[in-house]
Amino acid sequence: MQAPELTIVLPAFNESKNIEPLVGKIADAMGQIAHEVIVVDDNSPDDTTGVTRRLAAKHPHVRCIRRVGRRGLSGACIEGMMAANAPVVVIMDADMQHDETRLPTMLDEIKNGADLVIGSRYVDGGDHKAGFNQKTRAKGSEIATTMANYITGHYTSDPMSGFFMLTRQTADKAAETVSKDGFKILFDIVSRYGDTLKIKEVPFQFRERVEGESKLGFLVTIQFFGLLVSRFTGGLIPMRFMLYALVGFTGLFVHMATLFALHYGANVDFAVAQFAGAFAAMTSNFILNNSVTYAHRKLKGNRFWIGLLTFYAVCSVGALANVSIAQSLFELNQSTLFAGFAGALMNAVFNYAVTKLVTWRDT
Ligand SMILES: Nc1nc2c(ncn2[C@@H]2O[C@H](COP(=O)(O)OP(=O)(O)O)[C@@H](O)[C@H]2O)c(=O)[nH]1
Ligand SMILES: [Mg+2]
Repeated sequence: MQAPELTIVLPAFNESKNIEPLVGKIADAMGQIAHEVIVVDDNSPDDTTGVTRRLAAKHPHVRCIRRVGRRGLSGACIEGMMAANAPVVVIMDADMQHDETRLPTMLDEIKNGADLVIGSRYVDGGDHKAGFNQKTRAKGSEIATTMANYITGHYTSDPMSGFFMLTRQTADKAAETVSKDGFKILFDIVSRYGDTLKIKEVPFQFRERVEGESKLGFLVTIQFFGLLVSRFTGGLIPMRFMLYALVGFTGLFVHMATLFALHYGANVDFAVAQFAGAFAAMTSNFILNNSVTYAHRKLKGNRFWIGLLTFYAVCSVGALANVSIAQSLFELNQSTLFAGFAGALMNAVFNYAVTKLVTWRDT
């Protein structure tokens, strides 16, 4: 077997029906160019790994990385890239939405000196409409792309693409820093290294998914917006803190709704209603943080209840500290706005930092 010129990384979750036909299409498209295919499966229940291994038994250029106990597109892409044998690596959906016939053209761009070649749905000759089964998703993608472009500085027309090729050197550099649990690894790479990389674009037509389902749901979208805002601050504010703050904001509404319902609706004493409001807000914050902010470390069963108790405890300490700090600041300069805001901000940062470690043990 010849040493591969290109490693094709296919992150896959429940793609058992797509692997074999895609590997065939890739072989047709690559022709004489020696290549290898690495499927990175996060232990899919549909046995994507088994399908890949059976295929690998017949085709030695195919390999499977099966990850157990981990989920996440960016992390899967990084592991695939790090296992590559070729000097050039491409990331591609395993669902045949990306056009494999563009691979040789993309490889030529790398040979001509590009560090990163992006399969773009938004450049002339590219198209994205067919690939999105709903109008709202096409629109959502357009809006996110505009925002992402604004943040990355317009290095590319399609920073949200999941189809891109890069030199292994670039991949090695990126692996050190990019977020392992996002969905949009390209955006992460471009926003960090955009001005040091030679970037080229190759248009492609985004196809409709035939088999299986899209994994990009509500959760992924919310997480992505967290990442966008985080990048907007130059990475100063972590993505998870953004999500945590967003959840905190919803907690405010839960608190007020409970307070009003109990106090006006059920004639409960103000102090008791206020206390119940705080409890309701902490509970809903915990549940939301557990399934959105810390989806990758979601607590279940007994650990859910223990987590909830630690969450109450930390938030209570945070609230006490909030009041005492705000009080001292208020005595210092008499500004209600400043003292109140500083106390609340300190409270949020404290709760975030401590529950991250204590409740979700996310180090
Ligand atoms: N290994 C792994 N692959 C994933 C994960 N989430 C999505 N994928 C794969 O990443 C590719 C893009 O995901 P897809 O659901 O098609 O997103 P969409 O094209 O934006 O709808 C597909 O090949 C998925 O199977 C994951 O958590 N782990
Ligand atoms: Mg897809």
